[in-house]
Amino acid sequence: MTTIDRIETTLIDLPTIRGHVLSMTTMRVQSIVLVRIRFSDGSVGLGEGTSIGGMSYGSESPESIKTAIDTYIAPVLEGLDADAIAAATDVMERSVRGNPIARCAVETALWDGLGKRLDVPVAQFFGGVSRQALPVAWTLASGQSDTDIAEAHQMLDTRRHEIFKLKIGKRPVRDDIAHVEAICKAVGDRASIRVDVNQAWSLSEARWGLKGLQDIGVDLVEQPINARHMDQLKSLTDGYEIAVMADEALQGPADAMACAANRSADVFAVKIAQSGGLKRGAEVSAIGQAAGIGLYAGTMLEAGVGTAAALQLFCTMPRIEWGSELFGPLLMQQDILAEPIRYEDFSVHLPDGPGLGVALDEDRVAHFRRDRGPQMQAVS
Ligand code: MUC
Ligand code: MG
Repeated sequence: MTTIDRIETTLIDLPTIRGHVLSMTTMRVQSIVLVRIRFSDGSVGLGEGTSIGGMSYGSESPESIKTAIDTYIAPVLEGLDADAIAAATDVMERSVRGNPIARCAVETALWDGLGKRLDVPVAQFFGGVSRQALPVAWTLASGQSDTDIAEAHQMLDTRRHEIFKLKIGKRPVRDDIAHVEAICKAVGDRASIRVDVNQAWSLSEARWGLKGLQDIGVDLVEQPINARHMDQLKSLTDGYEIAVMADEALQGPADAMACAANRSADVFAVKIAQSGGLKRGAEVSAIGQAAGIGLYAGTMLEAGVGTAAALQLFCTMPRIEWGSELFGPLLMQQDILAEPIRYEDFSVHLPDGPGLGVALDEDRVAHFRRDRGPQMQAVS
């Protein structure tokens, strides 16, 4: 029997290509937790635990992810059967409440290890590859309309992205609508425009917001109000033609079930990290599909390892109606992979090879690891 020998975590700070302005923070560095699991047969599995903007997006931070793994997950998993991943997931869920990103990072490394030992891609464990690539959105979030428009034109001209997600919710609703309208007018029908409010609006602001957004031809609005207010989200979904997507509201299969039962949203942003791993992400997707809810492959702006993990799951799914936003590595000045993930023809491509299909560039890991000092801040 191959066992889980040692679980190691490393905090890595990757500078972004520009300030990424969200309703709750501006990111200039993306901090990730790299997980390496060493198995008794000498194989190694990689995983990544990544959140957004320190603790401003959700309740896990890079530091808390590392602590949860080092202090609470590693001790209960070390010594267990490395191939019995469902059992390991169950042990993690019973030992650690919440903390889905930490659990996802460890589960990812278990899948990567198993894939490498069996010489198959992780996708094989979720039904097999049904597509080699996914349409990939880019987030326009420089904070300036002119810069966003120039960025959109550059992405269209280089055939990198033709789906844009605009981050709004920081300014008054009226100003946000004017910003979105300027971008809609500038790109015309060359792109699909969507917006993400990251919970910033009250219900009454959201009513004005959704009305304004659908009048200017925006295709979708993501998590306009607080994640806890599922009934209010439903009233927006029912009240407007524009598609409403749940994101922060989906913290695993139980939330997906509650959202699907009342059809509180038209679309699920499925994130492996927020779901608590690939297995739970597959379950969230299945619940959405069974309820006739559209799917979108979401991101926590992971670097290469986490992005590859999401690709391994989502490339098993023949129908992802709203595409993906698995562009995290492109937001960082440098990634830590030996071979970068390929972005071409408006799509992100599934890496080849066993496990996640990725390997580390150890020099870059050494360069960007936080404990090398001088320390960089996770949030600006
Ligand atoms: C989110 O809320 O969806 C995804 C893209 C991006 O720019 O931020 C993330 C998080
Ligand atoms: Mg979102």
